[in-house]
Amino acid sequence: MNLRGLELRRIALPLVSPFRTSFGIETARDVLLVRAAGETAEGWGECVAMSEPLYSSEHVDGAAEVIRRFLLPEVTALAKAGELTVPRLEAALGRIKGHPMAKAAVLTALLDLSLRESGTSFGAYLGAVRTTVPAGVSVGIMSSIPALLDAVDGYRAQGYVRIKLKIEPGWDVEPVRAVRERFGGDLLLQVDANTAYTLADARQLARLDPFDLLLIEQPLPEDDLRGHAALARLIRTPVCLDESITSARAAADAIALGATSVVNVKPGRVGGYLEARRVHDVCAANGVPVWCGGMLETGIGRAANVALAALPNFTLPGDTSASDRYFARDITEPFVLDGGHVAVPTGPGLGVTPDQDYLTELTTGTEWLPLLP
Ligand code: OSB
Ligand code: MG
Repeated sequence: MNLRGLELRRIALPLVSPFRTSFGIETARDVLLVRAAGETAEGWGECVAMSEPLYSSEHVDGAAEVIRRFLLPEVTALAKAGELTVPRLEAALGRIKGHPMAKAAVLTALLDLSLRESGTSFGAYLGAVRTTVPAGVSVGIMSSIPALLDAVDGYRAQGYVRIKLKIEPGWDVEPVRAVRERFGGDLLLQVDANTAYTLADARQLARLDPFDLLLIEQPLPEDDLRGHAALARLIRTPVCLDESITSARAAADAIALGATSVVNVKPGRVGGYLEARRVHDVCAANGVPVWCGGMLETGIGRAANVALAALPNFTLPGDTSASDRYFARDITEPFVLDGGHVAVPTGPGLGVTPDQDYLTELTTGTEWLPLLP
């Protein structure tokens, strides 16, 4: 891989509708893109950090700062030594603590560059065993139950095979009951609390038991593994961790403790696609099914997620929705729903390319980071 440098590009992409979770409301995606510029090709990575550190400790400004100040020197050192490969860079970045989303963006851009150079797709590289993946959809907290039922009805009509409802105290049993009553027992349905509860809420969360949910995602704080294990013994709904799963080791620990019986895999949260694959592998070895989470990605991040979701132990539909669930126009060729599935890209690297003119329109700032002298 012959790398000239990294370009950081910040874009602002409006969402088709506000997305409300227990931690905040998002009306536009503030995305940091990393472009790895080679001699004859380029690669792209999407940083999934959000504007504010409300989902995890990272945020977009911080990720950009970490990349320019701490990750670029590591990239440079390997490039100068003629040893720049993605696995070596991943190992080198290990000495920088935390910042998995910043690291994932850089690693993904370089992986895309090297796979484009070798003509290999992300799916083939990661070990995909499917050509399409079933798509679920994450439905935000709404202003009323009728508004929620309308939204779910619309997604069902489009073919989404699984519905995930965002919940928080005061918006949990009633919306779940309403969706179950309206759409019936066959609907694949799950909920996501984004850490909004404590173990003291176990009795309230047990009231979700009658509704046959596939899982409840991250009810308790990120660092409360013992709480999740205790909750899992008090409720019938399977507990699935998202925020807590920061690495393959964290996944192994959570499984050993009985804190999770299903795992949401998000590459940004664990530091990239290599670690995401290790999470997949450790879960598979323990008989724990996984599914691919989402962070409202553009086509860049979505392409890689969809490839990952095609690995064998991704046995539940992911938050791998079509582009139009998020954006009126995506920055790449759009991902579309076909019979409730999205196709795994087959071209070299990510298999999709951002539209230059549209990117320019959306750009709020760019920064060229040549390899250091
Ligand atoms: O917890 O899964 C989450 C979006 C942003 C931050 C956290 C989460 C989400 C989602 C959306 O649920 C998933 C998607 O990209 O469709
Ligand atoms: Mg989640």
